[in-house]
Amino acid sequence: MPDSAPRLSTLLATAANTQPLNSGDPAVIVLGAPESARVALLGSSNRRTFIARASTLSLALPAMGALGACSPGRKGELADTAKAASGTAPLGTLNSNSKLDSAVVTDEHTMAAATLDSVNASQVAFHRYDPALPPLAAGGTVRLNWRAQAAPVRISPDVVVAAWTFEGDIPGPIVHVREGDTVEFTLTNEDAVPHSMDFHAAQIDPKVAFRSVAKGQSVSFTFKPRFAGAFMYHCGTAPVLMHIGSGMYGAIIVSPRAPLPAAKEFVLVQSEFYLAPAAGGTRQFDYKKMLGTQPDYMAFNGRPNQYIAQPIRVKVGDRVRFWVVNCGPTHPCHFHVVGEQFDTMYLGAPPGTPIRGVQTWDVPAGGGMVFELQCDVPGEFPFVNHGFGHAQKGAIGFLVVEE
Ligand SMILES: [Cu+2]
Repeated sequence: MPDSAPRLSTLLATAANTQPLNSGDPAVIVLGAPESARVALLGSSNRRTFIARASTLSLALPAMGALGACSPGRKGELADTAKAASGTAPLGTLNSNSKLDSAVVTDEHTMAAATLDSVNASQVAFHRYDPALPPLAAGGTVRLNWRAQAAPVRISPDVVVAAWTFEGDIPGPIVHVREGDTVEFTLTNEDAVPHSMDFHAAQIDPKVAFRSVAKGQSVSFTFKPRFAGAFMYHCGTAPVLMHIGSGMYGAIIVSPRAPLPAAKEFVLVQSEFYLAPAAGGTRQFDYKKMLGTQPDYMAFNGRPNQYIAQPIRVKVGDRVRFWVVNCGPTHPCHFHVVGEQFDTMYLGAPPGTPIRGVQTWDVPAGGGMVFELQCDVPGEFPFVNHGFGHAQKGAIGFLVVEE
């Protein structure tokens, strides 16, 4: 391991000395919420109160988007599946998708543990998040029945976070489909706070498909990915920053109909962690820090530095394809492999418009790109966010090319 490789212990020591932000919270303007909801939320004295009120309001308020989508004259699969999922018309939950936040939030830093039962952090095991692209399922239809859950996740040997998740992990499961396949998706919310699902690989009415659902409710929708590429998915419930920042994101990889050249394929999801000090063995997510945009940790696949300790291994002669999705919530990923060059990369829709001979390319928050290299030389090649302030916080790993 090179001497310059970051040590997790060093990172943790640095993080432990991180001081809370001193200034007051910036105002968070959120569009689209009814005036009555905004007034009620503005009166929230702290984050838990805000969440509790938002949760209550989401049940009490009519969903403008959902109702609009189910108005007379609106036909089609989407409205029908939405009705089927909720029993009658979609219940009114605040659907914030594509809107900003709707409240001024002050004081308390923490929020996610408000919906997580107390856990014994010592019993939460660490596991390396497998970066291998899962194989395509047979047939042209992929059915996903997922749960939104509050869950503890060990993101490093020493850090357990109190997360909001899809299926209990950060990131959520990697989805792999083929361009034009049918994805039949259902989200059931097991958490006390409303959640939702927004697939960037879908073209669909977000007011209906991406609407929030309360505890015990489900939302179902169907889509056909139109383009190949690396796409983000995430919870879109307000405040979106809070829900993405608390762990509700992942990658859906869409392969083209005609297979790409054979390669060892890996998925890297970059994200940021903004954490409060440990309490009861877990660290809660800190919304004030999310607004401040200076993360405590950065990670590929939810665990800072995990591929330093347990690298990605290939052989000389292998072609490697990285599907890089940046789930943010805020910062770009300046993707680079030290000692290598990408002979091919795709901004989108592989195999169309390849770009040759790339050293580094920015994957924006909410974006995904494809990077390919030919492993002709043995060695340990760090793959990094070349914004090194972020690599140093954990967005780094080793690609080990063995003889
Ligand atoms: Cu959520």
